This record gives sequence, C-alpha cells and structure tokens, in this order.
Amino acid sequence: MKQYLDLCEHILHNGATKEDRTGTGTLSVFGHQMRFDLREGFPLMTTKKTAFRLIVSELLWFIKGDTNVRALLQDNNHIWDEWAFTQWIASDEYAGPDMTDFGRRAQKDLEFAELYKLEMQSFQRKVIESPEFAEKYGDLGPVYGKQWRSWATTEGGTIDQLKNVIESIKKNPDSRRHLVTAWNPEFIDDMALPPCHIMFQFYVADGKLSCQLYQRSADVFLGVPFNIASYALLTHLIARECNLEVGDFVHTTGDTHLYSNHLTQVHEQLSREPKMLPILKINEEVDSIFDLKLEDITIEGYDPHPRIKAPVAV
Ligand code: UFP
Repeated sequence: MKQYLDLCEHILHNGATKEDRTGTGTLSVFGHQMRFDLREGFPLMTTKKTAFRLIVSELLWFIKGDTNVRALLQDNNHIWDEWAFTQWIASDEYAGPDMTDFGRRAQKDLEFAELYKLEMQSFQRKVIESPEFAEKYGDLGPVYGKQWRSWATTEGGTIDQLKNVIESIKKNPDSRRHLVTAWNPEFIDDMALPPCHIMFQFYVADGKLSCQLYQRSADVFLGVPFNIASYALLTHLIARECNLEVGDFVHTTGDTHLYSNHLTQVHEQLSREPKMLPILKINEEVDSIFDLKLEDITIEGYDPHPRIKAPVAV
C-alpha cells in the first residue's frame, strides 16, 4: 500500500490548512488518484489493522439496497450509528439529556462522554429490539443502497443501477457507460450524510474488470482505508458475477484531507513497514452477488500491524 503512504506524506508536505464542517480542521489537497492492481493482492491496509468484516457487512448492506442501520447493528457493525443517532436526538420523541454536538463534546469532556455512551447504547438497543423504532429512527434516508438499487424516477418508478450495470458489463463489455451514481441532487437534503463515494465506472479490457471511483471528500486516515477495501471488494464481486478477472481499482478523490487530530496517528503509521497483501476468498457455492452473506467473504494471510485509534469527525 505504498500509494496510500505516499498520499499521507504528500498531504503532510503539501496540504493547505483548511477549516471544515466538523470544526476539527484539516490539511487538505484537491484532486488525487491512486491505482491498485487487484491481482497483486487485496488492498487491505497492512500498516494498521483494518476491520475487514465491517467493510463486507456495509458493502453487502449497500448491495441489498438497505438504508436502515438495524441490519448493520445485527452484524455488530457500528460505522453508521452516529448518523442515525443524530436524527434520533433531533426528533420530538427524544427526551434524554442534551446531546448537541456530541462528537466533539465527548472528546473533550469525560463526564459527557459517559452520558453519551449510555444514550448511544440505549438507542442501539431500541433499534435492535423494536422494528417500529428502527423504521422511524434507524433509517438514514435515501443513502447509497437506495440510489444503487432503487433510484426514484420522475414517473414514479425506480431504476436498479447495480443490476443494470452488471447486465451492461455482461452484454456489452466495451461500453463506456458502465456507471452507477449515488449523488442524486433532488434527495441530498434527505440523506443523513450526502454521499462521499459518489460515482463509479467499470471498464473491461483483456478479460479484466477495472473500476474507478470518484470520491468527493476523503478522510484519509479513517475513511479511505475502508473506501479502498470496499470498492476493491465490489470490483471482485462484480468481476465474479460477470466471469471476468479483476484488473485495477482506480481511486480518485476530491477534497483529500487529514484531520488535525489524526496527525500523530498518521506519523505512527508512516513509521511502519508495509507487509504482504492478503488474499480475498469468496464462497464458491454462492452464485449471485445478491445472495452473498457476511460469512461467505473472508480474507486470508492478513497479518497487519496493530490498530491505531483516532476520533471520528462527525
Ligand atoms: N468520509 C470518508 N469516506 C466515507 C464517508 C465519509 O472519507 O466513505 F462516508 C469522510 C470524509 C469527510 C467526512 O471527512 O467523512 C464527510 O464530511 P463532509 O460531508 O463534510 O465531506
């Protein structure tokens, strides 16, 4: 993952100091591209332990077209919790202590952090225990899954972009229109978080499937390792579905930033030597991408350096 470490160095040396929505502050560059040859191994970070299981669980959730955190919580996956929680605490039904700006306050104030933890746990419990509560407060709005699988048309119908792109790769591999987009301007305000990974395109040459992602905003320390692995996995899954080998994953990013409170962690990661990339294994007994379950997708030979903790900017 030299490309990734080079990107971190590049931002540290050339990044502009920039304020951001979360009030954390970043070092940022605009417009960057990395390329991963997926035949060289699966691009899961080796210089810090990255939770592959969460990446699989989230991607399968997108593929199913789900937009409710309930299924993620059932997988013990908490990566979207804060976004759902934000909606819950803003609702009329929420009667607990004031949780405004919980992300930043929890980092600075230990007493508040404890209170927040309890409120969050109670929220998670309610989502899991009550389908009605989950339906009301666990839904993130028309985020990725909705746009990928049932994009709303002006005529009241829906478009299944993912199925369509698979069909078009199979029928007309040379097409230059193998695209899926999650950026739907009409519904941005209804989404808990406007899409970060906005659009991806597939490309077939020499029997190999490549994928390029455009990501408008990239938290290089926490988000990007997930995004790379997620789209590398998607490329493998679609290639398998279309009887193709894998080619490159090309990752193009817009506002490409390191948060100011991740810099010590980045230096720690840069001091580490990359290791051999792991190998992806997919259960051969399951044919369709739409039938795959969490346990069908595993990684072998993953021996990373230890995890490096860092606060998420919400
Ligand atoms: N972010 C990522 N990757 C993702 C995702 C979010 O890097 O897949 F969902 C980061 C980018 C940014 C923040 O730091 O989350 C989103 O904030 P904004 O909408 O202000 O760009």
